[in-house]
Amino acid sequence: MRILLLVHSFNSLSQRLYVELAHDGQELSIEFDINDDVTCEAVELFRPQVILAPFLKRAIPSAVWRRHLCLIVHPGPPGDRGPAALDWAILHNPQTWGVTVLQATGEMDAGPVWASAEFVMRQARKSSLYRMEVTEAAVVAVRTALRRIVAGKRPAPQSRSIHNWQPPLRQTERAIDWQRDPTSTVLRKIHSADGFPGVEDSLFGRRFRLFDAQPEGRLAGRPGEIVARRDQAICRATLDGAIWIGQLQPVTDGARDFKRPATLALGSLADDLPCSEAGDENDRPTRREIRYEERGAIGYLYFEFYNGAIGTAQCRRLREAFLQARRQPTRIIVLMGGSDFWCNGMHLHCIEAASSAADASWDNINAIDDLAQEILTTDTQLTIAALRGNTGAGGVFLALAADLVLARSGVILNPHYRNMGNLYGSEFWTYLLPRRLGQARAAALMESRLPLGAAEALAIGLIDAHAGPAADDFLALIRTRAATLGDAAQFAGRLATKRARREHDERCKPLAEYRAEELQRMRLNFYGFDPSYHIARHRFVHRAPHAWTPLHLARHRRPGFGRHPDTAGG
Ligand code: COA
Ligand code: THG
Repeated sequence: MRILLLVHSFNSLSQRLYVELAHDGQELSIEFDINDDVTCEAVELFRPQVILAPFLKRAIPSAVWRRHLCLIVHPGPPGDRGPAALDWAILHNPQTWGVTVLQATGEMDAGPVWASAEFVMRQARKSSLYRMEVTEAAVVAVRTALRRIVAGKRPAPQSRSIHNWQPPLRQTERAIDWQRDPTSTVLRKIHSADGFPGVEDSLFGRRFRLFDAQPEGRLAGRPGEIVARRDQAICRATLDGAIWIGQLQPVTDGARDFKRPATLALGSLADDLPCSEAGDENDRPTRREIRYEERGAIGYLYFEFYNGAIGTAQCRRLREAFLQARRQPTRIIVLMGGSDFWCNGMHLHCIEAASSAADASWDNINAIDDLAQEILTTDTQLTIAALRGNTGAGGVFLALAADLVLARSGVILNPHYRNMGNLYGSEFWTYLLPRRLGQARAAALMESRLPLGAAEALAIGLIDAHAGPAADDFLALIRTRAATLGDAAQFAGRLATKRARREHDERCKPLAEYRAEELQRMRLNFYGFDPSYHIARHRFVHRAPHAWTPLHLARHRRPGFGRHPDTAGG
């Protein structure tokens, strides 16, 4: 089928559907929802049989939905309507929730239903539910809908009685009452607005939007009082306990601001807060960005960074934790990353917030390289990167520094930098990528700028195995592969092979040389005459709306498209 993805932006859900449908052999193209005329133009150029809208904020014009079958992916069960479906679901906390694929009509989300899929609700932030449960259910529901369309079936009309329009949520409805709301309510309110738009609140007499909340089991204080800091997060007392807040977005009149680590947003206001250590006991909930755990000869290193972005300070802390893990008498170190993201490379928000974005970029990339170098040169253990969540840019190459790369079947990889204003990239990618793919295929992958699914990544040799998409199935794969790799009888031999290969590669071309060459190009990206990287980062961080769809996504806009239907686009 020829399917046009019409999207507000090519977000994680759209990328996952793109990858899955491409895998099914569908003919796909993508158009950003810029305005009605541009949408009509795209439809004329591509002549799709189905228009699929996995992430759309505006109405599809009637000229389009009257003439073409348009499918809306709604993150709610049949009957649920409105732009804040998940926000309401988290606040109301039903046992199950769902995803519906419905046909676009003149009334928002009220069209007939082609398919739906259900999932069990989990107490988590909105973005996490969206990237995990909603995404998996959407893949199932979209495939069902397409199968039913091909089979000539009809959609089920929505019955008026169960219509349930849920309006957008206002900040006044999201507001926390620190004197009355127990911890569970505070968490639910912040989770329901995370990653967008956050819950507006006052801290030290200033307005901020709160994100990245976690419960704290030991600290306490007067309700609403800020009682401690840890890493870059702050701890705030509730009626019956306390919570950590990791990210704040300053609320400034007019200008559209962006979120950043809490202490960075607070500046000197946070200076006098007492530093609290996470400690070793695990019996009470607390915030641990980096966590290490050992099971026999296997060490597991978790790093739960918000949105997978790894700032300079985080790189240094993770490097220390990795060195500490390396000193243990283990045979395997598994780099577990975070549950939603493994890693997305340098922290573009922190860089944007810095007084010199160029200097901050330089420090950040050097700190990641220092970390990558330690992983690469580890000769006392074998290392595994376990990608439980999506991974992009520098994060992918950081993973390739490990000896074995495993992925959960549902994850999306974006193994390229160029979407960020032609950023050259570092993290030893010029060594790591050809090592796996060869020079030609490495160059092609970097140029493609397209997301990869785990199956595709395995097929080209970017990763070594995948399992899932259920988290438990992937965990089972991690455990077996770690056990096999760490098998005592063969471990010494494997380690010797690894050392020999590293020494051989080092003689051919030292790691320092790869790093110096990459950083020379990065220096130009940061300090040179071409400001593309700074512009792209600014637009990314400030969520500037798209003005056109790039040609690597909009196949229907490439020169020659349609003239040779079998070869156009490629
Ligand atoms: N720094 C800061 N924030 C980042 C980030 C980074 N490196 N990578 C992702 N994020 C944030 C996004 O801004 C978004 O924020 P939100 O909480 O406001 O929604 C969230 O993480 C990602 O959400 P998701 O929906 O999965 O992202 P996406 O689908 O829009 O796109 C990527 C996924 C990987 C293509 C995209 O996030 C990306 O291009 N990231 C930048 C990677 C990069 O260039 N890193 C620097 C080079 S090393
Ligand atoms: N039919 C048509 N177009 C559609 C849908 C449809 N476009 C996408 C849409 N479904 C997806 N669902 C919604 C439902 C409601 C709103 C947006 C997308 C909505 N938006 C508010 C507005 O536009 O004013 C703003 C909401 C906000 O503040 O976030 O109400 O079924 N043809």
